[in-house]
Amino acid sequence: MAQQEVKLLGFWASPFAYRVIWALKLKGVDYEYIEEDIFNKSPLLLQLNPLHKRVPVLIHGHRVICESYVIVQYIDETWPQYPLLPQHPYERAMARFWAEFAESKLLETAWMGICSRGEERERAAKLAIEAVAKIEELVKGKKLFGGESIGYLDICLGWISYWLPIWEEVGCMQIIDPIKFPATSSWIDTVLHHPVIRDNLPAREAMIVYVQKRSKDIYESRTGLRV
Ligand SMILES: N[C@@H](CCC(=O)N[C@@H](CS)C(=O)NCC(=O)O)C(=O)O
Repeated sequence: MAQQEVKLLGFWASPFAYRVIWALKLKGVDYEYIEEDIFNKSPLLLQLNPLHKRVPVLIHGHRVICESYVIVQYIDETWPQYPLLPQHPYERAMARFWAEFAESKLLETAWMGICSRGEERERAAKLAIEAVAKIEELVKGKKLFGGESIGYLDICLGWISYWLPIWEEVGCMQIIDPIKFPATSSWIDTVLHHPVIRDNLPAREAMIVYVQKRSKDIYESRTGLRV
C-alpha cells in the first residue's frame, strides 16, 4: 500500500500544506505537488474536499485525506520510517492535545490579531502571548518536542518558527519575546536550522506581501471599513 502514488494539493503560502510537505520529506516519500489557487478553486479540489474545500489534500492511490493533522498522522502510520508521533499512547494523546491547543489558542488568535485593528488586535495578541507562555512551559529543557529529532508536535507547531514572525511584522505585534520565552525562541532556532524545514519554506518577501494583502482584505470584509 505504501508504494502507491502520492500527490499533494497545496498552496504556496499555506502553513498547513507545509506540515504535509515536511512530513513527506522527513519520511523520504516521493510525491507530486499540485499547486492550488485557493481564490479560484479547481474542480479537482472541490471534488476531493467537498466539505471544507481547503488545502492540503493528500491523494494516496485511490484514497483522499484532508486536514493537515489528519494527513500527518496518516503519513506517520503508513510509512513507519522516521516515526513522528511518540510510541506511548499517553504521549501520543498529549502530542495531539497540544497540537490542537496551539491551533485554537495561538494560530487562530494571532491570525485574528493581524486581521483586526486597535483594541481588538491588542486583545488577540494578549491571548496569543498567554498561549505561548503555556508552550514555553512545555518546551522548557527540550531541544525539540520530538526529543533529538523532529516529531509530530514540531511539525504541527513548526509554523510558529516562520509564519508567526511574519505575522508579527505585518501586524506590528510582538508575541514571542525572546527574553520572556527563551525556550520557545531556542526551539524556533533549532527548527529553522533543520534541513527539511529550512529548505522547504515559502520566500519571505512574497509571504510579507501576501500576508499584508490577505489580512487587509479580511479586515475590510469583516468590518466594511477601508484601510
Ligand atoms: N484546518 C485545516 C486548515 C486548512 C486551510 O485553512 N487551508 C487554507 C489555505 S492556508 C485554504 O485552503 N483556504 C481556502 C478556504 O478556506 O476557502 C488544515 O489543518 O488543513
